[in-house]
Amino acid sequence: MKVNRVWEPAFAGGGATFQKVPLVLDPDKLAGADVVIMGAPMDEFVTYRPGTRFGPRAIRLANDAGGDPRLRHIDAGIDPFDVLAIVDHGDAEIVPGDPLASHRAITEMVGQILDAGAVPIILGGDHSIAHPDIKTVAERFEFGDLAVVQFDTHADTGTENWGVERAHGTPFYYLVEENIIPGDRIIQVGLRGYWPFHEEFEWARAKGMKWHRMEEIDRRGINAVIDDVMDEISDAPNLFLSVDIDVLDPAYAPGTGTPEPGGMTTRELLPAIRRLATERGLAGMDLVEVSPPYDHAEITALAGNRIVMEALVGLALNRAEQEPRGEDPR
Ligand SMILES: [Mn+2]
Repeated sequence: MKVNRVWEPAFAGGGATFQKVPLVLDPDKLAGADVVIMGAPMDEFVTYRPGTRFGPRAIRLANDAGGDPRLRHIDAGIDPFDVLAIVDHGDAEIVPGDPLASHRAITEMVGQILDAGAVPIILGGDHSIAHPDIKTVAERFEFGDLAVVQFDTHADTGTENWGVERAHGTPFYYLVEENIIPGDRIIQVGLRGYWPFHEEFEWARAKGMKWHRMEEIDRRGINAVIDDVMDEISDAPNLFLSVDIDVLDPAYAPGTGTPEPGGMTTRELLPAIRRLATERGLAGMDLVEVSPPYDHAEITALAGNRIVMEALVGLALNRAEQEPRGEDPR
């Protein structure tokens, strides 16, 4: 698939797709795409401040300045849009007020992207969408062949003991309990604050889950922690990346529903995302919990946009490793 982008003489608004890539709503026309962006604009499962239903739009438009469309990453020396055919499939047919129907719509759309042979990148939306996102991808592989690296302040392993059956704080509990992902295939990075509770850590430990708390990132440095993550997922053939924007410190991502001070910087997170995608490729990814009503100066939306960009750059480098390029001066 050849995807052309246009030079826009000045900012003129519009173009509400990710980085203005073509909008391809017909699933039958996704064939040939390498990566397909989709939105999951729902937030009925949040436990505190709502607003992530506006996340996909804000992430897509966070960098919409017009001008030359080239996006050559100056460290990586590559423009992912030159290497990969990337299109935007619009949003899943969310049903406001019926979150389980919305999950079914997300399942259907992720399935269409996988049917086309492309990597789905899902823009949330609250973190409940990780359940349909990851389940749909995992079902394409043998049990245990998909590892999940979750960047998050919270483990999201809450149970029905909360008093609610499903919420944005429960997807990873159900992914394990429903035998979709083995516990030892989930690696969490960035946990901090006051939850999970002790008994939930005990459950996670018993299931073989692994986690790297923010304290460890602070003490050892992000590169050493990601070295360990690479080892921990080394025998899993496929990788799904689930990025909750609240893993960032509220200074770097104020626009989210359950902020927790003391988090990662974007300077730590962006290269980590790129490294995982470069070295392991991605079977899928979601980016969740960007909540524009709580954002300031689009800081959070732009961070989300750049997290996706780093994943695309990583995927492009991963592809380029298989098909070496010529000289590529920065
Ligand atoms: Mn989360």
